[in-house]
Amino acid sequence: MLIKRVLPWVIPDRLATPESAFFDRRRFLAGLGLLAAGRANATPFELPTTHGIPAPANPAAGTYPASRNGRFSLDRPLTEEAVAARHNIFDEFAGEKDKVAIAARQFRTDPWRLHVGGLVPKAMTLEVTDLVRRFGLEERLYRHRCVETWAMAVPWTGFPLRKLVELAAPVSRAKYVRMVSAARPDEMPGWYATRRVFPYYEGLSLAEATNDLAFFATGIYGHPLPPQHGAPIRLVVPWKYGFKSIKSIVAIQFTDERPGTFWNELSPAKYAFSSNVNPAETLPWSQAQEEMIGTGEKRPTLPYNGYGELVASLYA
Ligand SMILES: Nc1nc2c(c(=O)[nH]1)N[C@H]1C(S)=C(S)[C@@H](COP(=O)(O)O)O[C@H]1N2
Ligand SMILES: [Mo]
Repeated sequence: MLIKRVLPWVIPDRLATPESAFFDRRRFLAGLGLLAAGRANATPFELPTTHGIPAPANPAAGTYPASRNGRFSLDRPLTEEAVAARHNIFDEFAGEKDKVAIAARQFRTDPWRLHVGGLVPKAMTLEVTDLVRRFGLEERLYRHRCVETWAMAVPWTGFPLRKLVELAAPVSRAKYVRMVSAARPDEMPGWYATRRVFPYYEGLSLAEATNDLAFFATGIYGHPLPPQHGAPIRLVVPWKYGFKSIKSIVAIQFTDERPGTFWNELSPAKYAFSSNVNPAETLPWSQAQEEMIGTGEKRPTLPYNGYGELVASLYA
């Protein structure tokens, strides 16, 4: 893969042993309050759930395909589904893009609980199917741009992240939201093989998370997400490089301090917390141009991946 030749994408051996992965995972989960660590009620499954929240009015709200939100239109053709489904980055499963779909095929994604905690009045454990019924689904066509300079155009199905933030109702001191991916090494063949320190984790400012564009996807191409795209629930922030769009999320936590993020902590000089798509950037490879996967079409990179009108004010 392009990046592997350009920079030390692989972490040092010192950090790559299963033992340190375990240590790091414990440290991270402890930070999220997901380890028992002697405290009662510290595991996600003992926390309150959505049971008791009234059923949504529209029983069809969780079905696919969802109606398309015409506000988000594209300047290029959609990538073919078969192409997008065989070109993935999900290192917990495999380090090669064409191997991820096969390596992730058996991953169990139902039932799936999402833990919501941190600076909220009440921590919650939510079933993804309940969330979908509660919020309903819409389809959005978004550009999708990896820092490696390949790009796609994808129809996501999901709901605005803002709806989940509103449900969680973080206290006013909360300024960031941190998210963590599933940690099931036994079902993830890349967990040790790719020599990264998992689980994967990401974060956004609360202003970013409540922007109109920030989306939680549960589906793609009119049906539920297949595992390689981050089933059953993943972030989509199309004005940022793809690595910000964390997959298979199990926990989100509201914080008052900027959270660490996976690539930023591996290589802070290259991968900033914000990581907005920027044609002027050199990492050291140029971001001026991108290549559409499937067609090979080359296009000039757009600032904020073409979403400046919606997001540039966040950074003014
Ligand atoms: N948990 C997790 N999330 C992840 C990644 C990953 O390796 N693990 N890769 C990221 C990168 S680099 C990109 S470009 C996108 C790719 O999403 P796609 O395979 O659905 O196109 O997922 C992002 N989310
Ligand atoms: Mo990426």
